[in-house]
Amino acid sequence: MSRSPLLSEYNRQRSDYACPLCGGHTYEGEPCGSCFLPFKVMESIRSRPDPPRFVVVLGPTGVGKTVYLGMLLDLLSRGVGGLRGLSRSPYSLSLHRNLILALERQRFPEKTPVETDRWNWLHCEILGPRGKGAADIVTPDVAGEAVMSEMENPGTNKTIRALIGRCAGMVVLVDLVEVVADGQSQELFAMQLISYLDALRPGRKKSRKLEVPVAVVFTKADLFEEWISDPELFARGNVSSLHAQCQARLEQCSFYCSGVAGSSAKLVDDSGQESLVPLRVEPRGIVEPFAWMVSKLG
Ligand SMILES: Nc1nc2c(ncn2[C@@H]2O[C@H](COP(=O)(O)OP(=O)(O)O)[C@@H](O)[C@H]2O)c(=O)[nH]1
Ligand SMILES: [Mg+2]
Repeated sequence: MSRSPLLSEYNRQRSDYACPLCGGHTYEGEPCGSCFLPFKVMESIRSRPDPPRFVVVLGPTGVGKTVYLGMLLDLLSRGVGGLRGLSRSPYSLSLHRNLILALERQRFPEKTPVETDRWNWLHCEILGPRGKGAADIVTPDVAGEAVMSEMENPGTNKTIRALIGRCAGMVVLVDLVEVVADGQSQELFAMQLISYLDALRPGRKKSRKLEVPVAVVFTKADLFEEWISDPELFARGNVSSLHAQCQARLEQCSFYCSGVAGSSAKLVDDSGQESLVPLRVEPRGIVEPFAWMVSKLG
């Protein structure tokens, strides 16, 4: 008796690979059925000799994730700040290119689409001191709305959940302008992220702290006249609950300030809509949190 055409089609498409993020079943040409990791990301991970480390860069919409990741790729590709990285996939390059093209026009990049399958992913080989491969890092440029909805209704965004559940490190971005203006919402969001990370890492004894390294980065620091020289002291004084949570629950935590613009201006369009434009590109504090994170990955 011949096999049903549907079954043979199923077997043909069935992939022998487990999803590198969640371990779920995958099919050729399709995103992971469990965590929706895009197929193109799986493909680039499979083309590499060693499994990558997932590092998540999270924060609410508008905090500066896309700008941070694009600039990080630019600096890594040039080996600025003592860390060199090679993009290992074309979509990594589009994240880099989008930022550079926008900055060349003295603009910030477009808002990240909410749909998971439209996110750009960074896949970068971080090179060791003598040009030897140290580690592959994979991270998506997520939409803040997706992070927010997963925090509010856990389990609704399976990609974010899988990333937080499996990540080797987390970079939490906090908007410095908003912290100085009103404080609370950015701090609460960061605290929610750390609580969620804690909740998704079962099996630890109650008394022990979470081992996953967490870097807290205050973004848009270039908009302030004076650069904050001691971000941890700033955190202690201005986001004291977040600072206390980090001390109490994280074994490895470090605070940073970042900024990409040397000077910015407010532009008002014909409809009266205001936007901030970068007049000069002068990245600071971009590689440092990442270099710290990589050093903690072991
Ligand atoms: N001055 C300054 N503004 C920034 C910086 N990073 C982001 N921004 C502003 O924040 C907006 C949102 O940044 P974006 O990276 O798209 O945020 P995302 O939603 O977290 O990806 C940008 O359009 C800029 O107006 C920075 O380093 N310096
Ligand atoms: Mg974005």
